[in-house]
Amino acid sequence: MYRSDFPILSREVYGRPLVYLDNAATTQKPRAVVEAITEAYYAVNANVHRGVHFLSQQATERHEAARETVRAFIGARSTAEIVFTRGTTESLNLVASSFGAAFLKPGDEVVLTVMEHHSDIVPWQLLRERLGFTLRIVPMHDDGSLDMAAYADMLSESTRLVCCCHVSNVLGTVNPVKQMVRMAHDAGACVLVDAAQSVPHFAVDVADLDCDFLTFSGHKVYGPTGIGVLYGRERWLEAMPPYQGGGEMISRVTFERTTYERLPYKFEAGTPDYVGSHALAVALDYVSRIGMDAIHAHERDLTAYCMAAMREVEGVRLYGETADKDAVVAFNVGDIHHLDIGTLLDRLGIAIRTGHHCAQPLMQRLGIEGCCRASFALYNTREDVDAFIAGLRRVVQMF
Ligand code: C6P
Repeated sequence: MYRSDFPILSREVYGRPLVYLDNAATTQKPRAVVEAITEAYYAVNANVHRGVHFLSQQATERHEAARETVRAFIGARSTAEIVFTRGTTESLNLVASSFGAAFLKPGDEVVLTVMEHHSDIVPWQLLRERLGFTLRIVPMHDDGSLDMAAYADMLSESTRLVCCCHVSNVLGTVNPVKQMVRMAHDAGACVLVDAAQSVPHFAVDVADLDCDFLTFSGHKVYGPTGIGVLYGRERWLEAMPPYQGGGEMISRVTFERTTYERLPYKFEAGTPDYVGSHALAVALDYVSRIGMDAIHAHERDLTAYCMAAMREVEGVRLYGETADKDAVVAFNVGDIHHLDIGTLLDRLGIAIRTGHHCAQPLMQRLGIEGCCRASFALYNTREDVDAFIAGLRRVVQMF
């Protein structure tokens, strides 16, 4: 229904119509977003927060209006809690560096889950080498749901922070983060929610989740690459030191001493991606007009339809079979290498992702090197799923 808003979807690859099912990696962009970028450079380009001149003020207004759009989209209390970053990865590194430096010490524990993306593992390992705290890993059941009893046992007065993806980028599992936040808070710990794979698919409200930090990437929610968001509870952001030093984030600099800007600018060193923030706001307005609930219902239908069809394909092993599963179907077929399946599907015009999906510890838990993954967006259709299943059957027959 919305396909015509996405010009790229009507192109062909290898002389075949494109069936794009790699949306968990990045989504395609509606015309409104691409045009917003062009228009911003043609008509309103000037550095923000610096100039007294007309263009700078107009660009600044747009950048700050975008912050308000993000605030409203995720239900934050104040724009002071919305920090623009380069994406989820930078948001996670920001929290690790800044929160970690201020609040973590030897003997403390940081809890991660077995299904975290590398971006929510490696920053904590880097910091652990410097600070000497302990990482605890929440295991999962075979259906891809977290072992909540193990999580409950893990929480103690040593727990400082719990880091959990809202939705697994491989399993599609929607984790019970609201419950996890409540449990962590009862134990006196903070919670960081990696919402890279939830914000594009259903309404996410930070006040309702009551989380302390939440991260997401613009490019996964129909916005441009290079822009992302860190939500942080104001109390924590106030108490945390700056992440990077430079322009924008200072109040006054002398060679003896520097004082920092108020929130959120304290965390935004250097010229921000003000064109990206504006285009992200256009993307969020776009999905809001369609309605996150409508997007969610549509993608849930596609996921269930695809899962049912996959179960009929001989030799298929599915990863992630919880009832609360979102927009991702991960699988292997017999002993066919995932890369071969992906490459042959590509020749049929069908784009899926193969490999470890930046979740190698999860692959180890599943006992595999890698797998294939089809992932859905608002513009996908049952016809896309039919084409994918037909393509998969053809590929399987070739082996
Ligand atoms: N997952 C995927 O194909 P960046 O690269 O910073 O925009 O997002 C990192 C990231 C963090 N957390 C989760 C849950 C993610 O899924 C991702 C990105 C892509 O699954 C690229 S590896």
